Amino acid sequence: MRIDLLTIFPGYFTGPLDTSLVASARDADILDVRVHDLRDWATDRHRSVDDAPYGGGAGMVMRADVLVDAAESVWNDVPPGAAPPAAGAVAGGARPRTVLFTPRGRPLDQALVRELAGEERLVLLCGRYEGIDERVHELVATDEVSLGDYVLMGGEVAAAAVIEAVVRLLPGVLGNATSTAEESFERGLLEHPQYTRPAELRGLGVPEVLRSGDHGAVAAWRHAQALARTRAVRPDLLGPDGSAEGATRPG
Ligand code: 6GU
Repeated sequence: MRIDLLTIFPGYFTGPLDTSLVASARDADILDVRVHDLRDWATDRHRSVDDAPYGGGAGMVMRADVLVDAAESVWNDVPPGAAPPAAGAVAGGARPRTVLFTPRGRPLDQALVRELAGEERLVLLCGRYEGIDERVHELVATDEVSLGDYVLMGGEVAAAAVIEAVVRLLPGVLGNATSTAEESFERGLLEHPQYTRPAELRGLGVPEVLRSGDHGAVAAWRHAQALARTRAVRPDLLGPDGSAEGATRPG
């Protein structure tokens, strides 16, 4: 998979892209990430990417001209300043999935992550400031995604979250293929509790069933724990009757 990141803080991604399984995926050529500085598409000597809002009001708005040019360059794989084939056009057909991060977007969940993981290319556009010119939403974004119901200073954290969540689903990235099918959300339930050695720590033991060797009993215990935990913390994941059968299966 290829991911192009568009941001005014390219340095932000140094850690997330060079650590852990994301770094391994890049080393293994499973993942090709290219980070672009939006200011490279600015046209004035201050390299501005924002301006005051029409109609007045506090804060700055990200400029549509800069962001649209940047997206078109990246879609067509041409450097800043080079002309794309035609305005709005994409060489070789459809534009790649282009995610604009904004608090007004669709909340990120595992179903969307799975969808994005199936793409060959992703373009991730990180918003900043108080807003983004509406024409960027119209001309650039195929998807608008939010991390949740709170306000961040920009979309960089959300882009890093998408990369982590997507990359771990790419074939060859995780050692244990069954583990993604059993974890939280993949079955519409939160994950059951896990234990490893030592068998006792500060007076706290390990549930006896997990040491019984009875695989059927272990599976039943885990399912009951997952259901109880989901009921307590995330009843919204369950059906109206509170049963796992009613769970909304993400995807
Ligand atoms: Cl994607 N961007 C910003 N600025 N705030 C957010 C968000 C994104 N998701 C939740 N809050």
